[in-house]
Amino acid sequence: MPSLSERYRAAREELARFGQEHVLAFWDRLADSQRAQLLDDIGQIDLARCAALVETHVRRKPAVHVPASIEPPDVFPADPDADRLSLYQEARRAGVAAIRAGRVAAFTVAGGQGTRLGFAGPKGAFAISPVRNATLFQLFAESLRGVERRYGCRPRWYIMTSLTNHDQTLQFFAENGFFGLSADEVFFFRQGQMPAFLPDGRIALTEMHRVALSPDGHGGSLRALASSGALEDMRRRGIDVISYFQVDNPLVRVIDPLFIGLHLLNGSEMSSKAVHKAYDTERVGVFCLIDGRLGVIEYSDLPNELAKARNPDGSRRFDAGSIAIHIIDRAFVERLTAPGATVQLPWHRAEKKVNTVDEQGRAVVPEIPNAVKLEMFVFDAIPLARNPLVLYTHRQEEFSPVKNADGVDSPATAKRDMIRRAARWLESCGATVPRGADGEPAMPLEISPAYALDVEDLHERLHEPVHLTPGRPFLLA
Ligand code: UD2
Repeated sequence: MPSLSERYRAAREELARFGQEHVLAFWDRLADSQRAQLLDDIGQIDLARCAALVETHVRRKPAVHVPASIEPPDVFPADPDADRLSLYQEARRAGVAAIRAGRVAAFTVAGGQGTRLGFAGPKGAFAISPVRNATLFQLFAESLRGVERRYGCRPRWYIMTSLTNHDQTLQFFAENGFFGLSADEVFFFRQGQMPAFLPDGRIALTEMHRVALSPDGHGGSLRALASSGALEDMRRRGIDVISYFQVDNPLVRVIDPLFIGLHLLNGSEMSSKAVHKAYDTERVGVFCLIDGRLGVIEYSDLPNELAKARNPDGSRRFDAGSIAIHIIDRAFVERLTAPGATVQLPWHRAEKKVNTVDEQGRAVVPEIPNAVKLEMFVFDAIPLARNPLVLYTHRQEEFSPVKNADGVDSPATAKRDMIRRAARWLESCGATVPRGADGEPAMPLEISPAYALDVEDLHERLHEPVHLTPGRPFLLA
C-alpha cells in the first residue's frame, strides 16, 4: 500500500495533467484521515473522461441533434388480438422454458438517492405493503420465491447500489436473513460515480476534503455490470437474459414469461414495457421512432407540442410511456462494454444546486443551480440494440412507483394500487370484496408475490372461498 504522501504526489500529478489541481487546494489544512478520504474520492474519478466531457458538456451545453422525424412506434398490445394469440402463447412457453433452464436473472437498479421521497436509507428498505409493511426489497425477494414455486427455478438476483447506500443495503439484507434467499444468490455491486462540475469546468468540492460525487445514472449500470464481474458471473452460470427494473415500483412483475418470450422470439437485444400515459405531462419517458430508430425521449426533453399531439380520432399520439422495465441480453451488454467498444451512451447534463466551498474553504449553500451534473440513462441503449420491441402492460397491474413523499407516485398511491390489484384478483377468483362509499375496498388487502405472482396463479392456488370483513386486514402470504 503506497503511503499517503506517495498517493498525494501521484494524485497531484494526475490532477495537474487535467487542470484540476485545485481539488487538493486545502491539503495542508486537512487531518490525515481527511486526506485519505479526499484521495479515495479522487480515485473514483476517471479524469481523462471528465476532461473530454468538460469541453463538450460542462463549459457549454452539448450540441442537440434535432431529428428529422419523430413518429410514434408500433407497440405490442398488453392483451393479444386474434392475429397475435398464438404468438403470445408461444412467447409465454418460450419465456417459461428460459426461466426453467436458469437463463434468466433479475436485475434491480437501486443506486439512486431517493431525495424526493425524503427517506434516508436505501429506497429498497422502504416499507410499502399495505398489511405487513413489507419493504420493496422483501417484495422482490418474494417474487423470486414465487417464480421458483411456479416454474421450479429461482432466478439469481443482481442489485446495483451506489457508494452512498452500498453498505447499508448489504446490512439490510443481512439483518433480514436475505428475505428467505441465500446470501450467495444475490450479487451486489456498486455503480460508478461522477463529480459535479462548476460552470468553468473545475471539479466541485462539497467540503475541503470531499469531492462532490454522485452516481453516474442508471445508464451506468451497463458499465458497472461489466466492471463488477456481474457479467462474468452470469456467463459462468449460463444466464443470458437480464430482467431489469427499478427499485421504486412495488407492483413490478419481476420475471414475466410473456415479456421474456416475446423478446427471445423477436431476436431482440433490448425490450421495454410501456403503459398508456395517464396525462400529457406525466413524468415518464416516451417511446418514439427517432429518425426511424426506436428510442425514449425523457419527459423533460419532450417538446410540449409533441406531448399534447393528438391522432385524428382524438387519442394521444405519443402515448407509450416508459416504466423502466426492460429485458436485456447479456451479450448486448457485453458488446456495449467490451474494451474498445465504439458505441457509448450519451451523457445528459443537468444544472443542480450543489453545496460547495469557496476559496477560503468556507461552506457555500447555493440558492440557484451552481453546478453541472452528468448522468447516463439506460434507455439510451435502446437505439443501439438489434430489433428492440415495446410491449404495453396494464398500469394497474404493474406500475405504481414510490417517488414522492405525498401526492402522485407516493407511498399512499402505491399502497392504494396494491390494495386495488389484490381486490381485482380476489374478485376474479369469485370473492366478494366489500367496498366503502368511495368504491375502494373496505379493508387493507395484500397478496404476497410468494403466494401468487398474478391472477392466474391465484386461481390455481385458492381452493377455499375467501371471506372478507370490512375493516379487517386480509393477507395471503
Ligand atoms: C425514471 C425514468 C422515467 C420513467 C420513470 C418510471 C429516467 C431518466 N427517467 O424517472 O422515464 O421511466 O423512471 O418510474 O430514467 N438509479 C440508479 N442510479 C442512478 C440513478 C438512478 O440506480 O444513478 C435508479 C434509482 O434507484 C431508481 C431508478 O434508477 O430505481 C429511477 O431513478 P429516478 O427516480 O431518478 O428516475 P425518475 O423518477 O426521474
